[in-house]
Amino acid sequence: MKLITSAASPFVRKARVALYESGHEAEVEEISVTTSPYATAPEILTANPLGKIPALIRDGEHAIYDSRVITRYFDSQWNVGLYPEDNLWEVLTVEATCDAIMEAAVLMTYEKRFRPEGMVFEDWIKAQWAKVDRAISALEADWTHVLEGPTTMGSLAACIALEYVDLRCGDRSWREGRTALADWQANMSERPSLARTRPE
Ligand SMILES: N[C@@H](CCC(=O)N[C@@H](CS)C(=O)NCC(=O)O)C(=O)O
Repeated sequence: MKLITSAASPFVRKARVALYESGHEAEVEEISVTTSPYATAPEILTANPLGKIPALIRDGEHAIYDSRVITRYFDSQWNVGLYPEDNLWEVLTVEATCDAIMEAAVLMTYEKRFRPEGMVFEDWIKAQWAKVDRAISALEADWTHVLEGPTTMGSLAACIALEYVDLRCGDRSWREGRTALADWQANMSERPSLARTRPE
């Protein structure tokens, strides 16, 4: 199998973390590409018509894409236990919340990176940050029982999302007033799969 990746993408990091949690990384070749909405890497288009990473090219089977599909695929292939039956819907909701944090932070980054000067829409950036901010508050207020329980794709995605916010919106200090979540993230970030995939 071949996983199309790029080091800074939080969605790719989710897929790589799930793979490393499985211990089956020798079975998947990672192909790193540089891509953007305006210049899609050709390797991706053959696997994902949306041109987004990650995508997983499987031997003799259809390629699959979207990080949530790939993490679930690795989990079911190798019985990793990242989606436990007993709190599946909660784990999926935490993962969806974290994907939305990443999505909003990516949109904020793209707004600055790809809009011509003078066309950057500050109200749009503000609205995306409001989503990130509310979702981080919800992680601390509503989901600590999932984050602090056994490691799942929900808790791994939460650490990845928070670190991506550090990477792209570091000046916005998400830790302020959220000591419990900040302490949880600092502790979680030492997990080997997360340490191995941390972007420079
Ligand atoms: N919902 C997708 C989002 C993937 C995504 O937005 N990836 C970004 C990189 S972080 C990308 O490929 N951007 C290039 C583009 O939008 O063309 C997932 O979970 O995999």
